[in-house]
Amino acid sequence: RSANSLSEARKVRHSRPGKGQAVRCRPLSALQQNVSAAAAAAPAMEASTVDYKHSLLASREDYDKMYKRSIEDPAAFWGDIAKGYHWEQQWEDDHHTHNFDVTAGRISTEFFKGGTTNIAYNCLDRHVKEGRGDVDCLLWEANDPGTERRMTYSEVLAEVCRLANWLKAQGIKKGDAVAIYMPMLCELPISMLACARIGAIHSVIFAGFSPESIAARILDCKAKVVLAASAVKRGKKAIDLKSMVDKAVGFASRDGFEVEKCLVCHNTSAGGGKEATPMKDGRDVWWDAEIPSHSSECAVEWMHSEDPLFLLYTSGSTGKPKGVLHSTGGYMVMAGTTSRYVFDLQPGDVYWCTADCGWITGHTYLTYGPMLCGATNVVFEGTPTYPTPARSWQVVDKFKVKQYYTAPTLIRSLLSSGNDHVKAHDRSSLKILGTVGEPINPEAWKWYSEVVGDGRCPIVDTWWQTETGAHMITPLPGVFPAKPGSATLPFFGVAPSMVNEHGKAIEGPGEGYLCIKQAWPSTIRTIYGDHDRYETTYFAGFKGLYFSGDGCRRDEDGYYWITGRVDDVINVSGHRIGTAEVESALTLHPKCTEAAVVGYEHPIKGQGIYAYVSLIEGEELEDALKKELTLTVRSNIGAFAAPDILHWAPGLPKTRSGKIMRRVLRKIASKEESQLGDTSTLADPGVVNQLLSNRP
Ligand code: 6R9
Repeated sequence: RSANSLSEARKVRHSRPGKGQAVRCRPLSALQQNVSAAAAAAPAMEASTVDYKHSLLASREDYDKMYKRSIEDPAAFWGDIAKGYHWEQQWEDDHHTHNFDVTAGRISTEFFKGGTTNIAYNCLDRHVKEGRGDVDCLLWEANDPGTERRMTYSEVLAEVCRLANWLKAQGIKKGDAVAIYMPMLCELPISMLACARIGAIHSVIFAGFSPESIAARILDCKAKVVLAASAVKRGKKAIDLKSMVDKAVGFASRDGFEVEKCLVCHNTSAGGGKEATPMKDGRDVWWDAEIPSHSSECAVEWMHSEDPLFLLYTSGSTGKPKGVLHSTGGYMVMAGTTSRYVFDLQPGDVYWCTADCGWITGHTYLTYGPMLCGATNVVFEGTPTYPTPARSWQVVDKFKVKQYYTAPTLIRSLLSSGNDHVKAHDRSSLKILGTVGEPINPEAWKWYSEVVGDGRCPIVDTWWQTETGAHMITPLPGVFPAKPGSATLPFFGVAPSMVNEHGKAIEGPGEGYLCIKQAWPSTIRTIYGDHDRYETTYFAGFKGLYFSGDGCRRDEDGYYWITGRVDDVINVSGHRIGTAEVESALTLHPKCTEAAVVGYEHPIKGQGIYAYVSLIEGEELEDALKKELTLTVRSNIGAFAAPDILHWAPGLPKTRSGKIMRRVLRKIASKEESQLGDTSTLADPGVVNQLLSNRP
């Protein structure tokens, strides 16, 4: 890790001390050597245009004009857009302020100050009131082919109200946190919307996290109520979810916090009767026993624009996962607007986002954004390659999906199964194809465009983050040409700044750290319970800027090419994993004294997890111990964070001041030991040869 932004950050922090560590990032020269294929390919100038007529924007000039206004006068621009939503109380003229400069006081963002609204009302009631109640809202497809469920907007509204009334009956009120641990059932978005309706802050925990991780999240926001499901089947495997919740609730109790109620949805598609799920008297109740008796009407809680909407925990380069907090008005407007423009979504469009609601994509582009647009959402419980790689296209054909949104990792995995499974199914309903989560390599991009889209669907490669809440840099279909591997141009209201290690803006083409200069409506408002950490993580690195943690390149046309994380975050199949989290999980094993985790290029997942482990005297890394270490990570974080490769490290390469030289570890992991660079500052240079002779 270089001294680059650290010295800068220290200077900034000096005048405004904060807890935690300032942003740390790799020097730019490292970008070239340690990024995915998208970045490795020279910024191809070839542009790709397919014939698509956007329903709102006729040309690049339209975009340019709107973009200019959105940056020069964000208050007026977003004010005009926000009029398309229901506000119970109009915001003030002077509704938008922000400060991104840590030396100028508290970091803050405000949009639509003085206004009150409710996002669940805008997602549901508004459509029902305007006569779209009979439009399908959710089209649910179970893990096993053959089971589906349809719910109209009116039906979803009624179920949301029933659950909202149940939550109120448990004493949940505006500002209380509610934890949700569910697989992709209709009840998951319904749970989120029920919380939003009464002003409760939902915290969705991906149903792949371990009991320890669930407990940490419940404890951090003091969620007295947990909404859960009995089980889930993913592919051939049935997973008991309720027992995870039970363990988590037990851990929370050990730490002095009692969960009072757990509402359990019986997932019949996972097989097994209710008797398979142990229920604790007084605490655990069944959804189907409780909810139907509640009224299908529930008054809306009008929320101030800056009232919190939800919490979502995400990994950073240091410490425990952070509770990213989004507020109501700005998030709503940006979620709806990006969905409308980027997917060209209109009421009744059948849209499929393959993300799980446990991640931000499932929040903004499965639940809120598409419902704000009145779209029909496919909710898919299973794995898109089960029972065969053709499953995705069968679902597309069955529901006549128009916009399809997925992650590069799935595209690469489908590509590796050949074209027959795609060609065998009718995809003529498809109009727009989206990707998110990690850089997409041009090869996968082209396959997606040419094979899946038959060369007639624009590809939208959308760059954004949990913290940004909504799309930030993204193509607009049919408005300007795309380039395979580029996220192209900023969305309205987004002002990127590409800076060098000193925080100096780079103009024109070049390469740098990707920052944002001014607040956009869905800016992360704080890290729950730790505003200091929020300021140091995102704003202390480069003065006056939000730092994304990503590197990027900009070409002659002003197009952005995201090169991947420059901090200690690895992106595995589009899931963010902090190396520090995996390291501390590994060292929980009594035989592991130290661990160092880096990412390496993986053909399907984008990045894989490569863990170097030091063991207690006399131990060697045998298969049994490898299994135990993997299990330790699975049970402390979740299966998705398990290392792909474990490498025994009798010693780790450290500087004389004791810092692990991860640059060296990355080179060894990627088998580029000929490019180790300067290792003269290592306390014990012999360690490197030891590692090389020890390759797993
Ligand atoms: C939405 C989401 C955010 C990180 C982000 C970046 C990577 C997301 C990308 C992309 C290249 C894209 N990322 N979209 N990289 N091109 N289109 O994924 O949020 O889970 O918070 O991850 O994902 O590295 O910083 P999140």
